[in-house]
Amino acid sequence: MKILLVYPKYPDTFWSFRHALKFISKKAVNPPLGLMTISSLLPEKWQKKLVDLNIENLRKKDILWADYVFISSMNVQQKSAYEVMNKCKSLNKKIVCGGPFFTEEPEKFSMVDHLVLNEAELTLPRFLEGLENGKPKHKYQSTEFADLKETPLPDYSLPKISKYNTLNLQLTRGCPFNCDFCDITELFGRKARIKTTQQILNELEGIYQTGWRKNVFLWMIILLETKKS
Ligand code: B12
Repeated sequence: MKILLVYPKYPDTFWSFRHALKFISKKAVNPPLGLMTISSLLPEKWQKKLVDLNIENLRKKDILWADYVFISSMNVQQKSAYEVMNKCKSLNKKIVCGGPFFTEEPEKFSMVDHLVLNEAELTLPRFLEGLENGKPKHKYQSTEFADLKETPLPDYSLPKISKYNTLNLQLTRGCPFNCDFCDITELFGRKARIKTTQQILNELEGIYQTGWRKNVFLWMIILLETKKS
């Protein structure tokens, strides 16, 4: 099976750093860790290719090469996400979508062949089972949250790392706070879940083994215990 993983383009926002990145000859800040995780959750013998539209164009021949195109997106990338979906559909290619944009309003996406929502550690195996039985469903969802101990090492062989400023490592998911501008609690729950020390060391080692010697961005919710006096 051949899988094309596509990450849509960001618009010009503060966090895209599009104009600043030119000064350091980089194309984007980070590679898409969600799709690198998806790649590791797919069967090892399947062929996988990543196209991150923030660093390169999506070619017709890449779409035609694939059996399925997997798309990940945040809401902020939706213009580009729709363009990718339309391009794939016009070439009669099956698409599988997941990540925050699709998880929050799945009813918008009847044109998507398979919506594999929430955390892929829980929903992707069910989709793969459906594929194997020849009857994959339109939508896979979960009301549970994943045990981060089950999260595999991201596939560091996938991105063209020299095009990025920083490689990234996710330590926690979920958040106990209630900030009104943020939907992390909707997507990942109110309890912060953390990876094991060994997982974190393995991820740092994975990054080191790629030959990367520059910035590493760790993202986590820091939980401070407040003592009552
Ligand atoms: C790191 C991070 C960033 C980084 C890097 C983003 C990147 N390219 O990787 C930076 C700092 C650049 C960033 C910027 C922004 N971010 Co941000 N970011 C995050 C953060 C903290 C982690 C994302 C991550 O890599 N997670 C690790 C991977 C493994 O998880 P994941 O991508 O969610 O993937 C899992 C599932 O979603 C699913 N999945 C994902 N994709 C797919 C695809 C398929 C096919 C399938 C089956 C499953 C699947 O499976 C994966 C494994 O479980 C999240 C919050 C969080 N805790 O998740 C916010 C978050 C993704 N960001 C968010 C936002 C809003 C932004 C900004 C718009 C903020 C702003 N106002 O400017 C900008 C937009 C970027 C831009 N350039 O314009 C929102 C998105 C909300 C939404 N509904 O779209 C989040 C959820 C935080 C929040 N709630 O506020 N961000």
